[in-house]
Amino acid sequence: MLFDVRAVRFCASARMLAALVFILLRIQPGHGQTCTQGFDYDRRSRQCIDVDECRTLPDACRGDMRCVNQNGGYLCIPRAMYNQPYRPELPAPPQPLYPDSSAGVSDTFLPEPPRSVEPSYPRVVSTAQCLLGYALAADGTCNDIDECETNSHHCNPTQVCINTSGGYTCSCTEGYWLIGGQCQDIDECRYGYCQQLCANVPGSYSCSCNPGFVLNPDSRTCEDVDECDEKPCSHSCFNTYGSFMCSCEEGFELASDGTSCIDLDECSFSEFLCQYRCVNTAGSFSCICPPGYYVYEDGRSCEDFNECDTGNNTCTTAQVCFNFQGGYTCLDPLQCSRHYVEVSDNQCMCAAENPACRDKPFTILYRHMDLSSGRSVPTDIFQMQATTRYPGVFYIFQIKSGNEGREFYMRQTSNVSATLVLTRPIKGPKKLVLDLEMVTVNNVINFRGSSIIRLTIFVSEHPF
Ligand SMILES: [Ca+2]
Ligand SMILES: [Ca+2]
Ligand SMILES: [Ca+2]
Ligand SMILES: [Ca+2]
Repeated sequence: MLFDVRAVRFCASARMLAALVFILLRIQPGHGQTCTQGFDYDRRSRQCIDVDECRTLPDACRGDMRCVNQNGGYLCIPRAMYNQPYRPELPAPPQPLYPDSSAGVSDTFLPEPPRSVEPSYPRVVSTAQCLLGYALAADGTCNDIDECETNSHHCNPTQVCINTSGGYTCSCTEGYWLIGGQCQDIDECRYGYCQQLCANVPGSYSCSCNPGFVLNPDSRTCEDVDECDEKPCSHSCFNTYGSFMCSCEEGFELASDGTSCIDLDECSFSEFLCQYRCVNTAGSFSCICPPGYYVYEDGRSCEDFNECDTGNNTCTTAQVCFNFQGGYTCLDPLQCSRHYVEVSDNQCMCAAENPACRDKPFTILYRHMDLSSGRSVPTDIFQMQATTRYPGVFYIFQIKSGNEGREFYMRQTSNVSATLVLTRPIKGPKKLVLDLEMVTVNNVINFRGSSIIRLTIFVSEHPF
């Protein structure tokens, strides 16, 4: 019986095994479709659908890795790749670069063939017919997925998505570059984009120039303005780098405005510029002289006008014209005093035989001279000399009259001569008459007589 029981049990076990196998055999064909790893069969659609491992697998990625589901697999991507590290690609001054989005910093984003992912990442298990970034078309070819169009990109709002073959690029617009995953304004001023003045603005910049310069068509370099084109100077203009300079012709000086020229008042420089008077003129000056003078060829001295030589006088034919500095006078014909007789046109004599002449000068000689006003002293101005010499005779020279102001002094220079010396300056115009006496003494015959030189001195008004 025991055997029977065993036999019965064996038979029962064999039946169960057969049933299990049957079930297995029945179930196996019941799938009807096999899916490769990473896909699950969807009965409704009767398709293999990708398993989202990121949702279904606990700890699909570990540590600081981020799970990204893929068709037929998944990727573990360092989270840092979603926040692009700071990658300054700084333009190197002084060679300025210009903002250009095409050459600017961009960031090629994730979807790349798995093999390009660094080996340390988990192996991507994918058996899809197309590479990542491509989709299988109905005709069996792989077509690029336009992530930008389908909005399946990971560019952040500050960035611009640019579709590429098999992927896409997150880029920044012109004037921005990618810093810390964000498109940030390029501070072009910091990198010397402008030659002179620079103003940074979001997404751009603007250059300007210092006064005296204009911005070139390149909008960044500055060029000197040739201000002289506008003729800002009264006289001459010299362009300089960044400015200009005016200069003036001789006789003018630059005014405080730096452009106009004003006449120099040469007369104020020195009172000795002209002998008499200085007259300022535009760009120059001239000297003038008082009446009776003309300006000498040196342009500053005054020269007496000789009215007697030129005939420019009012003297009658009977008169004698006498010229002096600054004027002239008409001398009347000689008229001798009482008892005197005219012996020449400038000399009168009182005859010795005439008793009336006993105490009078034997002769009176009329002479005229001119003298400059304020002439320096002492100075010799006139000479007297005896014309006859007798044995035992000596002469005394003296000023008999006209020297009340004591401007003169008679100095005897020899036995027979003397000099009239001016000892005090005389201010003109003035007419002086001096009687210069020569006393003749002859002790042998006990004779004493005198002769007079009546000297008329015309002192000019001016010291020239
Ligand atoms: Ca900027
Ligand atoms: Ca200039
Ligand atoms: Ca002047
Ligand atoms: Ca004169």
